[in-house]
Amino acid sequence: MHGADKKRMYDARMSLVLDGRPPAFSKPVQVSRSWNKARERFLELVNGSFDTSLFTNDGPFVRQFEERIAALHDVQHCIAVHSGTTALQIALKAMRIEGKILMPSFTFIGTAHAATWIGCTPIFCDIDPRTLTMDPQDALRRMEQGVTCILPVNLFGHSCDFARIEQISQTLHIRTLYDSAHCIGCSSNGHMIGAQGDMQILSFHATKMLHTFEGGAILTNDDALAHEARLIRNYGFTGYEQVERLGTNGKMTELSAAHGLASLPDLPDMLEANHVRRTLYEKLLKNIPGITLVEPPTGSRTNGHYLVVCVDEDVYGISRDTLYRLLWAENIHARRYFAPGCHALAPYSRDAHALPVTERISRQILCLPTGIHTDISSIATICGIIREAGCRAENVNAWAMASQAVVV
Ligand code: T4K
Repeated sequence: MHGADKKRMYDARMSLVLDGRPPAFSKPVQVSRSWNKARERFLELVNGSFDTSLFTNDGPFVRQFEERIAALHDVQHCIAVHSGTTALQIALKAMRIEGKILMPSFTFIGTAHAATWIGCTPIFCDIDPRTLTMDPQDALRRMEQGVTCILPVNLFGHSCDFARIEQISQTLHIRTLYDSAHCIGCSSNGHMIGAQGDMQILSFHATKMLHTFEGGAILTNDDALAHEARLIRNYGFTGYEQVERLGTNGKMTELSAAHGLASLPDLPDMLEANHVRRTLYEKLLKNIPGITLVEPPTGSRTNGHYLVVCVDEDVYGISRDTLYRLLWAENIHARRYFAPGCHALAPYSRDAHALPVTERISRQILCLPTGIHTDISSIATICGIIREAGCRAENVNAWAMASQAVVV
């Protein structure tokens, strides 16, 4: 199609902010918004905390929350803590991991920092371009003397290749800790994500589907590791005056656990809302050359909390970063989770080696708004803008060159 024909076709559809009209949305459309529909149940529960004055130190809400999460994820032990990052650190300490930890670079910086913070060294490996999770082949290639743990990430709720990763860890006699920060309610081949490997962690940060404001949890089927993690979470106390080992304060508060408990009954609604939105995105993004909706691996059921697309500039005509700027100019706050890869960020870049898939994907990745707070009608507008922009690539690129649009 000629440029002029394209232009005609799209003039008939919708204009863009670069045509001089105001942004498509008067208020920012966030990539996600914290679940806030459990307010009444939460307030009722926390009223009880004020009656009893019990706010922390392994209180009844924390215990109930742990039981409910363990049951949901089909795992014996759940130890609630005050963040996903703390959960990673405590799990690594419980397994007495020292030295080097093999992990994908394509993850939130918290994964790498948790290892470094406890004195370990992350060794970064590449990802599978289809699943965006650890490439077991590359993990084997990067394996080196001193690696004592593999830390794969079930990113966006996509399950890793558990069979191959467990095979590696068993052959090499090294531990596995899965970062399942995104995985509440996710499963793989009919099994809930949570029990694979030695330990796993979840995050209940306010940006996660089920949240406790800040929060996290350690999951394991290993009684001894669960015991260790519980000790570490509370300074190693085994009684009022006995301290058995080095520990820290990793406890979840009663208020946080109460919000988790109050929100759990809404989980089916959250999943359904995400599913409806994903189906719509699928329909509306289909056939936009260069825009690919990232699918979870076969057999993997995600919670749909992240709506992830890849932008292939060669085909779409616009780079991911230009599309990102355009969306922000339209008040659509898409996010580049996770660009750049950890290996390219300051604390790690000095020793970094090339990770071609991570580098390519982190140039292409874009997370679009979803969740119950994203109106169905706004998804049509978002997809319309993405379609229109691709068809008017020259215009958009010229606007990007000339415009002063600044985004964070
Ligand atoms: N491993 C992985 C793979 C992770 O992704 C994370 C965390 C961790 C480990 C560590 O878990 P935690 O220690 O955090 O529990 C967020 C979160 O801070 C972080 O938890 C998360 N991953 C990471 C992917 O994203 P930002 O910088 O994107 O958040 P922010 O403030 O820009 O908000 C994003 C969206 O959420 C906005 O659209 C607004 C909305 N929002 C945000 C907040 C803070 C709300 O609706 N309510 C809120 O209170 O980092």
